[in-house]
Amino acid sequence: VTASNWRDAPVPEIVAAARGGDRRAIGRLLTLVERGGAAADEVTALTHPTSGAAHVVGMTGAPGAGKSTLTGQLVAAVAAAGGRPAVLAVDPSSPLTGGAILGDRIRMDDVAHPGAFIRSMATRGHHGGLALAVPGAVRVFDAAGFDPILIETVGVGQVEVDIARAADTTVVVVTPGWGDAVQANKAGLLEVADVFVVNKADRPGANDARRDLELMLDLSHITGQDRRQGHRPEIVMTTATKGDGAAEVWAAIVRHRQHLTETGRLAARREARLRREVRDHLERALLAAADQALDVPAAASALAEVHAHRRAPTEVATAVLAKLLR
Ligand SMILES: Nc1nc2c(ncn2[C@@H]2O[C@H](COP(=O)(O)OP(=O)(O)OP(=O)(O)O)[C@@H](O)[C@H]2O)c(=O)[nH]1
Ligand SMILES: [Mg+2]
Repeated sequence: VTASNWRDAPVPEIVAAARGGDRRAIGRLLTLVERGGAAADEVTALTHPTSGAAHVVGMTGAPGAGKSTLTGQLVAAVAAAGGRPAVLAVDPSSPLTGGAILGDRIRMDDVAHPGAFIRSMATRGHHGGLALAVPGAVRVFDAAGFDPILIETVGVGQVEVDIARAADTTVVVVTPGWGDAVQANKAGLLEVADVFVVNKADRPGANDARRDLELMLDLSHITGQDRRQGHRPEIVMTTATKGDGAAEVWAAIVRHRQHLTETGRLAARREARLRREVRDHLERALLAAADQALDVPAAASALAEVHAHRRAPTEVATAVLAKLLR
């Protein structure tokens, strides 16, 4: 066993080392989780019993809004206060770890504390993979004693909304300039936002962006959306490049966490999130079983019948499903 990179070590040994704070071991576990498969499942089985303590914070917003800069400031603030923050920077759009994420790392590492852990995760063009890998990586950080865990996602699409739902507290970052708040609303981020940040407050129009958000939140009051959430998101103005407002953002995150805990919503959110994770794993297992079922000789003749237009695809799918469920 080479303790230096843990490449050939048994998973339980790597998990034990990660718990002890070995950064290479933690990195190795994150790689295993990202790759998926049996080793990833083993990591999850070994880290789940001792996870659940960390506060998971999602950072989302349009490309270039300043998420990484702000995340770096939050990491520095939390670390200075004695916390052990970890960051997972997720890029759902890039098939490979690209230049932007590399840039993020440098910006965040500039301000980050040596005790913090920053990791980028790309999807390799596989959305299902990300849905499984993100909770797995969060669990690794959690079991290794990191708290809070910040997840940065790029963009405002459906994948980002899904990832936001993996967090206890979701921070949506918007910038001055016409339409950004409206854009966030259209992308469904108004519904998932627990804290709003208007970053680049040094630029003109920051107060207009704040007003747009207030108006949309007033509207959600009228539609009853805020009653369903039980919490009106705070709006914090920041200039992340100068560190202005980062402490206020952190305070708003902590207040949201308190609200979740006091109202029992934290437990409810986590229950829903774990149910979704079980469902995602089930979906993966069922798809693999479906592929296997179509690889057997009996299926080959059924598929040939479909090809010859003697049987319908639906008919064969129903027959295969019946066999799978037996
Ligand atoms: N003027 C100004 N510029 C800022 C501020 N915060 C960030 N920036 C700049 O905006 C650019 C993008 O910042 P990032 O932190 O990389 O933004 P991001 O949202 O992480 O970007 P992606 O991850 O690529 O979506 C950088 O050039 C920052 O220096 C701010 O408060 N004011
Ligand atoms: Mg970024």
